[in-house]
Amino acid sequence: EITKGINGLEKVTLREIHGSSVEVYLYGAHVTSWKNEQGEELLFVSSKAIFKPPKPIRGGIPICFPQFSNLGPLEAHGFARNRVWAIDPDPPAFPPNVNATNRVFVDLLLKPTEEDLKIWPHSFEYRLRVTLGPAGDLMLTSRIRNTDGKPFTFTFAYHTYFSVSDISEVRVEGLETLDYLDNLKNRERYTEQGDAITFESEIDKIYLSTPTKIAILDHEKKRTFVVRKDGLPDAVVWNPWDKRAKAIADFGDDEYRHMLCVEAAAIEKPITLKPGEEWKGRQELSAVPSSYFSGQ
Ligand code: TA6
Repeated sequence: EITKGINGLEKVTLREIHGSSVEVYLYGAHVTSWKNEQGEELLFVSSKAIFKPPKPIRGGIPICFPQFSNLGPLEAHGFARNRVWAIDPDPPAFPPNVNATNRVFVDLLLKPTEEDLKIWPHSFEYRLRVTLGPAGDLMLTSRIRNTDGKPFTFTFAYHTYFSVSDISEVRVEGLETLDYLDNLKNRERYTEQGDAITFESEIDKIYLSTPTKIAILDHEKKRTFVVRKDGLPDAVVWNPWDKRAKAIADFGDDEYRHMLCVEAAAIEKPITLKPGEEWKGRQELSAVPSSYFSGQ
Protein backbone atom coordinates (compact mmCIF):
# COMPACT_ATOMS: atom_id res chain seq x y z
CA GLU A 1 0.00 0.00 0.00
CA ILE A 2 1.44 3.38 -1.09
CA THR A 3 0.22 6.50 0.68
CA LYS A 4 1.38 10.01 1.40
CA GLY A 5 3.25 10.29 4.67
CA ILE A 6 4.60 13.30 6.53
CA ASN A 7 5.01 16.41 4.31
CA GLY A 8 3.45 14.50 1.43
CA LEU A 9 6.44 12.15 1.08
CA GLU A 10 5.40 8.77 -0.29
CA LYS A 11 5.60 5.70 1.89
CA VAL A 12 4.87 2.01 1.49
CA THR A 13 3.12 0.10 4.26
CA LEU A 14 3.56 -3.65 4.56
CA ARG A 15 1.09 -5.56 6.73
CA GLU A 16 1.38 -9.14 7.82
CA ILE A 17 -1.81 -11.14 8.50
CA HIS A 18 -1.07 -11.54 12.22
CA GLY A 19 -0.98 -7.76 12.69
CA SER A 20 2.63 -6.67 12.43
CA SER A 21 3.53 -3.87 10.02
CA VAL A 22 6.38 -1.89 8.49
CA GLU A 23 6.52 1.55 6.90
CA VAL A 24 9.17 2.55 4.36
CA TYR A 25 9.59 6.04 2.94
CA LEU A 26 10.72 6.20 -0.69
CA TYR A 27 12.83 9.12 0.49
CA GLY A 28 15.98 7.29 1.59
CA ALA A 29 14.32 3.84 1.29
CA HIS A 30 14.03 4.62 4.95
CA VAL A 31 12.15 2.26 7.28
CA THR A 32 10.43 4.55 9.78
CA SER A 33 8.17 2.10 11.59
CA TRP A 34 8.17 -1.56 12.56
CA LYS A 35 5.29 -2.72 14.73
CA ASN A 36 4.73 -6.10 16.33
CA GLU A 37 1.45 -8.03 16.42
CA GLN A 38 0.35 -6.01 19.45
CA GLY A 39 0.86 -2.78 17.51
CA GLU A 40 3.84 -1.70 19.62
CA GLU A 41 6.46 0.40 17.82
CA LEU A 42 9.88 -1.26 17.90
CA LEU A 43 11.96 1.42 16.19
CA PHE A 44 12.83 4.86 17.52
CA VAL A 45 12.06 7.94 15.43
CA SER A 46 12.80 11.31 16.97
CA SER A 47 9.88 13.61 17.75
CA LYS A 48 12.08 16.27 16.14
CA ALA A 49 12.74 14.29 12.95
CA ILE A 50 12.54 16.47 9.86
CA PHE A 51 10.83 14.70 6.99
CA LYS A 52 12.13 17.09 4.39
CA PRO A 53 14.83 16.55 1.78
CA PRO A 54 17.79 16.89 1.87
CA LYS A 55 17.81 16.27 5.63
CA PRO A 56 17.91 12.52 6.39
CA ILE A 57 15.18 11.25 8.73
CA ARG A 58 16.38 10.98 12.36
CA GLY A 59 15.52 7.46 13.49
CA GLY A 60 14.21 4.27 11.93
CA ILE A 61 16.73 2.63 9.60
CA PRO A 62 18.79 5.02 7.47
CA ILE A 63 20.86 3.31 4.78
CA CYS A 64 24.50 4.42 4.93
CA PHE A 65 25.91 4.03 1.40
CA PRO A 66 28.36 4.40 -0.32
CA GLN A 67 30.20 5.76 2.70
CA PHE A 68 29.78 5.13 6.40
CA SER A 69 30.12 8.25 8.61
CA ASN A 70 32.75 10.74 7.42
CA LEU A 71 35.29 8.06 6.46
CA GLY A 72 35.69 9.48 2.96
CA PRO A 73 35.05 12.53 0.79
CA LEU A 74 31.24 12.28 0.67
CA GLU A 75 28.66 13.81 3.01
CA ALA A 76 28.27 11.91 6.31
CA HIS A 77 26.87 8.40 5.72
CA GLY A 78 26.77 8.86 1.94
CA PHE A 79 23.85 9.95 -0.18
CA ALA A 80 21.52 6.91 -0.38
CA ARG A 81 19.62 8.11 2.69
CA ASN A 82 18.60 11.37 1.08
CA ARG A 83 17.67 10.30 -2.41
CA VAL A 84 14.18 9.38 -3.54
CA TRP A 85 14.15 5.69 -4.46
CA ALA A 86 11.81 4.00 -6.98
CA ILE A 87 9.49 1.06 -6.34
CA ASP A 88 10.10 -1.96 -8.56
CA PRO A 89 6.61 -2.81 -9.87
CA ASP A 90 7.75 -6.25 -11.01
CA PRO A 91 10.31 -7.53 -8.47
CA PRO A 92 12.02 -10.92 -8.85
CA ALA A 93 10.54 -13.83 -6.87
CA PHE A 94 12.25 -15.23 -3.78
CA PRO A 95 14.72 -18.01 -4.56
CA PRO A 96 13.22 -21.53 -4.31
CA ASN A 97 14.89 -22.23 -0.93
CA VAL A 98 12.95 -19.38 0.74
CA ASN A 99 9.43 -20.11 1.96
CA ALA A 100 7.51 -17.12 0.61
CA THR A 101 4.28 -17.95 2.49
CA ASN A 102 2.99 -15.01 4.51
CA ARG A 103 5.95 -12.86 3.56
CA VAL A 104 5.16 -9.38 2.36
CA PHE A 105 7.84 -7.32 0.71
CA VAL A 106 8.70 -4.34 -1.42
CA ASP A 107 11.76 -3.77 -3.60
CA LEU A 108 13.16 -0.25 -3.80
CA LEU A 109 15.67 0.75 -6.43
CA LEU A 110 18.35 3.41 -6.57
CA LYS A 111 20.52 4.38 -9.53
CA PRO A 112 22.81 7.39 -9.57
CA THR A 113 21.67 10.51 -11.41
CA GLU A 114 24.01 12.71 -13.46
CA GLU A 115 24.40 14.89 -10.37
CA ASP A 116 25.25 11.86 -8.19
CA LEU A 117 27.89 10.75 -10.69
CA LYS A 118 29.61 14.10 -10.23
CA ILE A 119 30.09 13.50 -6.50
CA TRP A 120 30.68 9.71 -6.76
CA PRO A 121 31.66 8.75 -10.31
CA HIS A 122 30.52 5.12 -10.26
CA SER A 123 27.40 3.75 -11.82
CA PHE A 124 25.52 1.14 -9.80
CA GLU A 125 22.13 -0.47 -9.31
CA TYR A 126 20.99 -0.84 -5.74
CA ARG A 127 18.01 -3.05 -4.89
CA LEU A 128 16.76 -2.99 -1.32
CA ARG A 129 14.21 -5.64 -0.44
CA VAL A 130 12.23 -4.91 2.72
CA THR A 131 10.43 -8.04 3.90
CA LEU A 132 8.06 -8.59 6.79
CA GLY A 133 8.02 -12.25 7.77
CA PRO A 134 5.22 -14.35 9.29
CA ALA A 135 6.53 -13.90 12.87
CA GLY A 136 6.81 -10.15 12.38
CA ASP A 137 10.53 -10.33 11.58
CA LEU A 138 11.92 -7.46 9.53
CA MET A 139 14.42 -8.43 6.88
CA LEU A 140 16.46 -5.97 4.83
CA THR A 141 18.42 -7.31 1.88
CA SER A 142 20.65 -5.02 -0.14
CA ARG A 143 21.92 -6.04 -3.55
CA ILE A 144 24.38 -3.61 -5.04
CA ARG A 145 25.63 -4.20 -8.58
CA ASN A 146 28.52 -2.50 -10.31
CA THR A 147 27.14 -1.34 -13.68
CA ASP A 148 30.27 0.68 -14.37
CA GLY A 149 33.31 -0.09 -16.50
CA LYS A 150 35.71 0.08 -13.54
CA PRO A 151 35.78 -1.27 -9.99
CA PHE A 152 34.43 0.75 -7.05
CA THR A 153 34.72 0.52 -3.29
CA PHE A 154 32.21 1.42 -0.58
CA THR A 155 31.41 1.13 3.10
CA PHE A 156 27.93 0.42 4.38
CA ALA A 157 25.61 0.31 7.41
CA TYR A 158 21.97 -0.28 8.31
CA HIS A 159 21.90 2.53 10.88
CA THR A 160 19.12 0.95 12.96
CA TYR A 161 17.57 2.97 15.83
CA PHE A 162 15.91 0.54 18.26
CA SER A 163 13.27 1.82 20.65
CA VAL A 164 14.15 0.96 24.26
CA SER A 165 12.33 1.66 27.53
CA ASP A 166 15.33 3.17 29.30
CA ILE A 167 18.91 2.94 28.08
CA SER A 168 20.12 2.20 31.62
CA GLU A 169 18.05 -1.01 31.59
CA VAL A 170 19.53 -2.30 28.35
CA ARG A 171 22.37 -4.67 27.67
CA VAL A 172 23.85 -5.97 24.48
CA GLU A 173 25.17 -9.50 24.11
CA GLY A 174 27.39 -10.84 21.38
CA LEU A 175 30.09 -8.17 21.28
CA GLU A 176 32.07 -9.23 24.36
CA THR A 177 35.86 -9.56 23.99
CA LEU A 178 35.80 -8.17 20.43
CA ASP A 179 38.09 -5.53 19.01
CA TYR A 180 36.49 -2.17 18.21
CA LEU A 181 37.39 1.23 16.84
CA ASP A 182 36.36 3.97 19.25
CA ASN A 183 34.92 6.91 17.35
CA LEU A 184 35.20 9.05 20.50
CA LYS A 185 38.96 8.39 20.61
CA ASN A 186 40.14 9.07 17.05
CA ARG A 187 39.00 5.61 15.97
CA GLU A 188 41.79 3.95 17.93
CA ARG A 189 41.55 0.20 18.32
CA TYR A 190 40.63 -1.35 21.69
CA THR A 191 39.40 -4.71 22.95
CA GLU A 192 36.04 -5.01 24.73
CA GLN A 193 35.90 -6.58 28.19
CA GLY A 194 34.17 -9.87 28.81
CA ASP A 195 30.77 -8.73 30.08
CA ALA A 196 27.64 -7.84 28.16
CA ILE A 197 27.68 -4.16 27.18
CA THR A 198 25.71 -1.75 29.35
CA PHE A 199 25.26 2.01 28.96
CA GLU A 200 26.05 4.92 31.24
CA SER A 201 27.62 7.48 28.90
CA GLU A 202 28.08 8.37 25.25
CA ILE A 203 29.16 5.45 23.07
CA ASP A 204 30.19 5.35 19.41
CA LYS A 205 32.09 2.17 18.60
CA ILE A 206 32.64 0.05 15.52
CA TYR A 207 32.94 -3.59 16.63
CA LEU A 208 34.98 -5.59 14.15
CA SER A 209 34.27 -9.02 12.69
CA THR A 210 31.42 -9.76 15.07
CA PRO A 211 29.32 -12.94 15.35
CA THR A 212 26.33 -13.03 13.01
CA LYS A 213 23.92 -12.77 15.95
CA ILE A 214 23.68 -9.89 18.43
CA ALA A 215 21.01 -9.53 21.13
CA ILE A 216 19.70 -6.31 22.69
CA LEU A 217 17.98 -7.09 25.98
CA ASP A 218 15.53 -4.55 27.34
CA HIS A 219 15.03 -5.59 30.92
CA GLU A 220 12.21 -3.16 31.70
CA LYS A 221 10.18 -3.95 28.58
CA LYS A 222 10.99 -7.65 28.93
CA ARG A 223 11.83 -7.63 25.25
CA THR A 224 14.84 -8.90 23.35
CA PHE A 225 15.75 -7.74 19.89
CA VAL A 226 17.81 -10.19 17.90
CA VAL A 227 19.92 -8.88 15.05
CA ARG A 228 21.14 -11.42 12.52
CA LYS A 229 23.39 -10.36 9.71
CA ASP A 230 25.05 -11.73 6.65
CA GLY A 231 27.72 -10.11 4.49
CA LEU A 232 28.16 -7.42 7.13
CA PRO A 233 31.10 -8.30 9.40
CA ASP A 234 31.05 -5.21 11.63
CA ALA A 235 28.52 -3.74 14.06
CA VAL A 236 28.26 -0.12 15.20
CA VAL A 237 26.84 0.76 18.61
CA TRP A 238 25.84 4.39 19.13
CA ASN A 239 24.10 6.45 21.76
CA PRO A 240 24.81 10.21 21.85
CA TRP A 241 23.91 10.60 25.56
CA ASP A 242 22.85 13.93 27.02
CA LYS A 243 25.57 16.36 26.00
CA ARG A 244 25.84 15.36 22.35
CA ALA A 245 22.06 14.97 22.11
CA LYS A 246 21.71 18.70 22.81
CA ALA A 247 23.97 19.46 19.84
CA ILE A 248 21.82 17.45 17.41
CA ALA A 249 19.08 19.77 16.17
CA ASP A 250 16.65 17.06 15.05
CA PHE A 251 16.92 15.03 18.27
CA GLY A 252 15.16 15.76 21.59
CA ASP A 253 17.39 16.49 24.59
CA ASP A 254 16.16 13.46 26.58
CA GLU A 255 15.47 11.09 23.71
CA TYR A 256 18.84 9.35 24.09
CA ARG A 257 17.23 7.45 26.97
CA HIS A 258 14.79 5.74 24.65
CA MET A 259 16.99 4.70 21.74
CA LEU A 260 20.01 2.62 20.91
CA CYS A 261 21.63 2.24 17.52
CA VAL A 262 23.01 -1.19 16.71
CA GLU A 263 24.02 -1.26 13.07
CA ALA A 264 25.02 -4.19 10.87
CA ALA A 265 27.87 -2.77 8.81
CA ALA A 266 30.86 -3.29 6.51
CA ILE A 267 33.38 -0.64 7.48
CA GLU A 268 36.83 -1.88 8.41
CA LYS A 269 37.27 -3.79 5.17
CA PRO A 270 35.50 -1.78 2.46
CA ILE A 271 33.67 -3.77 -0.22
CA THR A 272 35.12 -3.67 -3.73
CA LEU A 273 32.99 -4.64 -6.72
CA LYS A 274 34.42 -5.29 -10.15
CA PRO A 275 32.36 -4.39 -13.24
CA GLY A 276 29.26 -6.62 -13.34
CA GLU A 277 29.75 -7.93 -9.79
CA GLU A 278 27.02 -7.87 -7.15
CA TRP A 279 27.28 -7.61 -3.38
CA LYS A 280 24.60 -8.77 -0.95
CA GLY A 281 24.21 -7.62 2.66
CA ARG A 282 21.36 -8.71 4.93
CA GLN A 283 20.06 -7.64 8.30
CA GLU A 284 17.27 -9.57 9.96
CA LEU A 285 15.53 -8.23 13.05
CA SER A 286 13.21 -10.00 15.43
CA ALA A 287 11.66 -8.87 18.69
CA VAL A 288 10.74 -11.53 21.23
CA PRO A 289 9.57 -11.51 24.86
CA SER A 290 12.66 -11.95 27.07
CA SER A 291 11.13 -14.98 28.77
CA TYR A 292 11.59 -16.70 25.42
CA PHE A 293 15.19 -17.20 26.43
CA SER A 294 15.95 -19.41 29.41
CA GLY A 295 17.48 -17.78 32.44
CA GLN A 296 15.93 -14.32 31.95
O1 TA6 B 1 26.71 5.35 13.61
C1 TA6 B 1 27.19 6.26 14.52
C2 TA6 B 1 27.34 7.61 13.87
O2 TA6 B 1 28.23 7.55 12.79
C3 TA6 B 1 27.78 8.61 14.94
O3 TA6 B 1 29.12 8.97 14.84
C4 TA6 B 1 26.77 9.74 14.85
O4 TA6 B 1 27.24 10.82 14.17
C5 TA6 B 1 25.59 9.06 14.18
O5 TA6 B 1 26.09 8.06 13.36
C6 TA6 B 1 24.54 9.92 13.50
O6 TA6 B 1 24.97 10.48 12.30
P1 TA6 B 1 24.05 11.50 11.54
O7 TA6 B 1 24.83 11.91 10.31
O8 TA6 B 1 22.78 10.79 11.18
O9 TA6 B 1 23.79 12.65 12.47
